[in-house]
Amino acid sequence: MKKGIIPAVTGLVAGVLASTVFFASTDVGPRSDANTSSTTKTNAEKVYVPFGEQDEYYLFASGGHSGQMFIYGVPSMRHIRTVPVFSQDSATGWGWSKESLELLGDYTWGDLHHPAFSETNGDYDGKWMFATDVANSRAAVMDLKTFTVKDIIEVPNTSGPHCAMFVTENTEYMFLPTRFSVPLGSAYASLDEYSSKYYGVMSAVQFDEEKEKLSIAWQVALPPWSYDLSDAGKGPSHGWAVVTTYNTEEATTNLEINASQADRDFIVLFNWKELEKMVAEGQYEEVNGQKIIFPSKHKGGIYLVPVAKSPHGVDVTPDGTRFIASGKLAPALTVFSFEKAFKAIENQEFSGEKYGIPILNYESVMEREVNPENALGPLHTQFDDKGMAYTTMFISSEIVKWDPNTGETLDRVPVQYSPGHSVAAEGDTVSPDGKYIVALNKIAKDSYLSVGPSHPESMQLIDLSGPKMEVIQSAPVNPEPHYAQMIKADKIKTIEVYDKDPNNPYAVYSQDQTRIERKGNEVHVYGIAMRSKFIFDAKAKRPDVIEVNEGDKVFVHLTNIDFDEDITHGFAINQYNLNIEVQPGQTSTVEFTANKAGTYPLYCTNFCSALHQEMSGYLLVKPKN
Ligand code: CUK
Ligand code: CUA
Repeated sequence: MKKGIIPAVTGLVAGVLASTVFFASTDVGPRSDANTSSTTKTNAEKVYVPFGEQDEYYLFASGGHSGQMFIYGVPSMRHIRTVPVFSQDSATGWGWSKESLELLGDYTWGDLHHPAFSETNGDYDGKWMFATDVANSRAAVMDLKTFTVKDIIEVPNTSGPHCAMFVTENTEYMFLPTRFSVPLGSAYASLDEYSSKYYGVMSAVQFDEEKEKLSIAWQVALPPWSYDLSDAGKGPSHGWAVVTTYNTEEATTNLEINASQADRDFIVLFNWKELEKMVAEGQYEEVNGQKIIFPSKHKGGIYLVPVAKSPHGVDVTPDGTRFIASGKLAPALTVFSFEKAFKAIENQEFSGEKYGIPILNYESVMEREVNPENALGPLHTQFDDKGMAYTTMFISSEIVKWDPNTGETLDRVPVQYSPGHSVAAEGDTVSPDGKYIVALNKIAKDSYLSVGPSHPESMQLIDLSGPKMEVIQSAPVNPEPHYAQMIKADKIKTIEVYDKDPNNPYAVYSQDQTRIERKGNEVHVYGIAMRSKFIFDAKAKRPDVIEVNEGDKVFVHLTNIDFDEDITHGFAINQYNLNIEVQPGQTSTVEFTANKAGTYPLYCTNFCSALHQEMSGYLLVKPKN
């Protein structure tokens, strides 16, 4: 590919070509940015956010196996911040501070796939962001007042909650069905016993806003298949959730071939209101401390809908009337009707069952199959303010706009290249904004300056306001933006500084409270950081020095008493592999064993004032003998 294909398409070349047969003959080709009137903004103007002004939307992109979340501004597509979630991040001390280590445990990385905002009445409320870790079966919640993670839990009995997070209309639940099937509790069982001993598990996770804690309400032991993507019902389908499956062949090796044999896999329909009721009535078994529903014994909450083989995404329309499955191996999308599904359940229009779960008649639930011409590899669908659907086509590298009411293809735009998900402005709410959609492309090829054999992924901003979709901006992104969320910027209300916390036993807010206390071989430092010094013990000869004995267990509790926005201090100890940060007003703890005798400078890692270089001291570790 030639360098600069994007500017070439949207710039001069397109202008020259705009009136030629190439554009006249097809509505599939690249777009021109030739303005239809002199009052229309150019593409450059549409994405330009002058200094001092701010973007209209936040974009939260999943960081995949970086374990982080990337925050961008839209329409500028400027990268604003990386927030560590499941992985260590020395820039913020995540994975070094005691508070973060308590949440991360022994894991140092994660694979973050689908971020999701908390919702109130089906609308993003701007309060919380949830995410899951496919690698280590964890769920996390980020506080949007501070853009920091408040809780992480490991979900027992499961492995690889890829289908999450998709939250229900009032954040009642987040459902976490798993990509991998394992024996409950990851116990050993031969793969010859796959069909009888392995389960895919769907976990219903809840969030307590007051306590800022996640918990597992109940789980469902599903057949030993792979579960891919899910979505929660809305409006008329409130109380329901949908999940795609693949490998219903139950292949245990060489999945590339063996998991694509059958013509049909399934969408699992969950009646979570019913499942909730079953749990309340005691219809579950307790396994490894969790309440697990076994659909073969506890009937009536789960149904299967046949769908073209190996579907990937399944998306509920904003009005909650339909769910749309994307067949990654078939060129087809299938539109299903919730109303038809409810009727089929009522009339018991079943074509069989698997593991005791009834299979609904395909024809009873299916509304239409949609095959946009030459479009290949549909993966995920988003929606605009008029209910129109936008589906990413991985293989033919484009986004297809189509009408779920008729199946008619309305528009197509090429993206560079191989989009996985796309994300629409307020896309998962009951009322998407319809202004922008961002294609999350797996392959950028030569779109950006080369950084060697591995190229960045790419996010492309598409303007939906004109008669045709138009790519108007492009930004490189670290691997791997599996999914993203786009929210109106004014919905998020961040704090400027942390409030004083009179209940925090480790916080000190004035110099005369600073002290170093010894209990046996435990040393607790109650210190402060301020422009431009550390004070660990104001009464000491050298207040900015910590002296301990070799082998001591040391706790440094550090409070930043600069109650000024943006005055963050860092705290690093040379050669001790330690660095934390304290934001304005925040108290954080770092714990370590002084197992190396010697002299180690400590210093502030965040450039905080003209005398930042002077913000240093020493850790002196006296040798044992
Ligand atoms: S998945 Cu479909 S492209 Cu949502 Cu993890 Cu990556
Ligand atoms: Cu505090 Cu630099």
